[in-house]
Amino acid sequence: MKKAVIFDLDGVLVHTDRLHYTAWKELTGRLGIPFGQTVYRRLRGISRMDSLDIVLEAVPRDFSPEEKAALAAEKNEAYLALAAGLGPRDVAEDVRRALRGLRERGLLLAVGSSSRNAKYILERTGLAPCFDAVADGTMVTRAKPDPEVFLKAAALLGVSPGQALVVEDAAAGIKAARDGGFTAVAFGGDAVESLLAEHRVGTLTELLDLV
Ligand code: XGP
Repeated sequence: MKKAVIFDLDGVLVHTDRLHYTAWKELTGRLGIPFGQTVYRRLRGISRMDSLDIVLEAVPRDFSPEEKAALAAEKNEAYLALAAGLGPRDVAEDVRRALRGLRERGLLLAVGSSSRNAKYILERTGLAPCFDAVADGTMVTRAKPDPEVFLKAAALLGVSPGQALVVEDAAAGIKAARDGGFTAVAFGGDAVESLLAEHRVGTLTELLDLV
């Protein structure tokens, strides 16, 4: 019997993955760096600075820490401008039903996200009160695929990894979940993510059959 479910945020609870894509696209467009879904797939689930390092692989020169900080800040400003338009209407009915059902079954609920904007997004969408704990990119030293953020979420909930499901749409997150000793559930995604996870769901309400 599981006691808790830990959710990734971007692309699982809210479609902020699309906004991250657009913000990276704006930055790379200004810099004249090629950027599309193939590169973006590698950014899913990982931290802002790790994402930037991947984006800058296409540029044949080194960037100073100050230049990188400025580029990361530019991307984040673009992201926050897009995220300012988010509201409770951006939470799918499937997400609401799943969270309600899990809560009714007595499960503890947490968010485990690499994003440093996770709490802001949870507030904007009205999802914050649905969770017992939030572990995000501001609270860890090693981002996914390291398990630290999920271990932090489990510790905040007071459960062991074996007692929790982790719901993820990205390969980095599924690896983090598995390496941390959690049961990984792939949400959506493609064959690669699905193969790495113990379970696969197409909708979050399907989680109610797994707990
Ligand atoms: P933050 C974001 C990254 O910028 C983005 O590339 C990742 O896909 C996303 O986290 C994964 O959740 O981090 O800039 O919101 O801190």
